Amino acid sequence: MASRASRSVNECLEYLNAHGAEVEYEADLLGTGPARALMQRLLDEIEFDSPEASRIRQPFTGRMVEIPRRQAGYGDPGTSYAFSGGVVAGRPWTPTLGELREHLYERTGYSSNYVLVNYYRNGADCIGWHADDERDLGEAPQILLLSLGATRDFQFRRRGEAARDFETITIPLVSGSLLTMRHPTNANWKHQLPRRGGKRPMRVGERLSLTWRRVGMQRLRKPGALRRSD
Ligand SMILES: O=C(O)CCC(=O)C(=O)O
Repeated sequence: MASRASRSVNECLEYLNAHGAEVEYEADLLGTGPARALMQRLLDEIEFDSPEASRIRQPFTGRMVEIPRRQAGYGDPGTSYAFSGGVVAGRPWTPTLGELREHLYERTGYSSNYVLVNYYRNGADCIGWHADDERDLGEAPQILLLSLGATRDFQFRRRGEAARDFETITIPLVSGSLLTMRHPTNANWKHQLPRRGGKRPMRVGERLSLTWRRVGMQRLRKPGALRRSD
């Protein structure tokens, strides 16, 4: 079923939550000014993995390819996050990430032990359809997604054989917002952040996303044994 551009954010949430998702969205968790300052602090502190170290396995061909964005993981000692044939080890918390983790815990009660940071330099950077359903995240994954910088569309598409009976849902994530995905969202829906900006993607501003998770401490598991849904 085609996506309907006219749904408001609240209608998008109602649609998802009536169809096997549990998604919440708080547009103004931080406010525009503090979000801008926070993004600058994080860009100064975060050490992104090299493009070579951030390669993932391409579905179908099995080739290892560079990702169209920069990424880094931070977390408690011994944490890592494995997906698509790659492993992102958790570096020690930076001061700002440590404070932010506390702040989110106070606001939401969610106790994360790892954050995956994605840096989209412009509209050409993106992430394709996938579900955050790796075994490292446990049986009932919960993910908190904090967005900073340019507004980018975040899309949901239903998983499985009945997918064509559902709409693709698009929520524009604004700077300073928090999107929460609780179980069973990732069991029933995939998500992506598509390319934007048409022929001029350089005109789309930079964006940081921080996805806060609880991961297992299973660093030694072989990446090849793990899956991501596509
Ligand atoms: O950058 C985003 O907003 C999406 C990130 C994402 O889908 C993920 O880390 O699984």
